[in-house]
Amino acid sequence: MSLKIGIAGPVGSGKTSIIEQLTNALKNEYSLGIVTNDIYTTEDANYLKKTLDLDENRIIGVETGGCPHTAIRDDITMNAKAVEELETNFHPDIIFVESGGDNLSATFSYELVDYYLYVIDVAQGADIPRKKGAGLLFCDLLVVNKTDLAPYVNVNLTSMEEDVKANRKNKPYIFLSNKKPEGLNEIIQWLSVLKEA
Ligand SMILES: Nc1nc2c(ncn2[C@@H]2O[C@H](COP(=O)(O)OP(=O)(O)O)[C@@H](O)[C@H]2O)c(=O)[nH]1
Ligand SMILES: [Mg+2]
Repeated sequence: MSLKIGIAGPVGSGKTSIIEQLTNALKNEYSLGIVTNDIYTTEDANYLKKTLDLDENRIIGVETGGCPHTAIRDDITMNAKAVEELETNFHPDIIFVESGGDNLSATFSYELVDYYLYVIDVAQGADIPRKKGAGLLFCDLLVVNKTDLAPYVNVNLTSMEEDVKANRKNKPYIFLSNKKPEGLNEIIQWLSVLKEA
């Protein structure tokens, strides 16, 4: 059985970029599969097929046709079918399932994934952690992405982290930027613990 990892969060927060970076870091160690969700296109899957040095049949784009959260939480049929196809054809160690970008209340069904990340970015505003969206509160790992942009959007990362801490209780979170790739190691470490569990 594959370890299935969901990646949710608003449009543009960096979900596809994180999958791209994780795949490049992990593809030699693990057999991987990727499912992306877009509403009317397979844009993210097409991008990853072009950019990644990975058999393109390991990347499936699901066109949800409606609200992104519907396909990851309410009726997971389309995504479950894509995951099953990857499991049958490749027996991946890990399958990443990227949700179409959604509002702060989106969560994954644990019928579809074993664990999920929720990705927000600092350019969307420092107040997001205080707004207590369900994804942000309940996800297994919160990623606050694009920390490199903080000075340009007047975000104080120290006080943003305090808000994250207060709302996440003891659940894990990381601050990340693709300009500092070493931050990815925290996600890789988190994944390898889950893989061994
Ligand atoms: N400055 C900055 N830009 C980023 C970072 N991560 C992603 N991006 C950019 O943000 C945009 C949206 O990223 P994408 O991964 O497509 O977001 P998604 O809609 O959540 O999948 C792209 O132009 C990325 O290059 C980051 O850490 N810093
Ligand atoms: Mg994307």
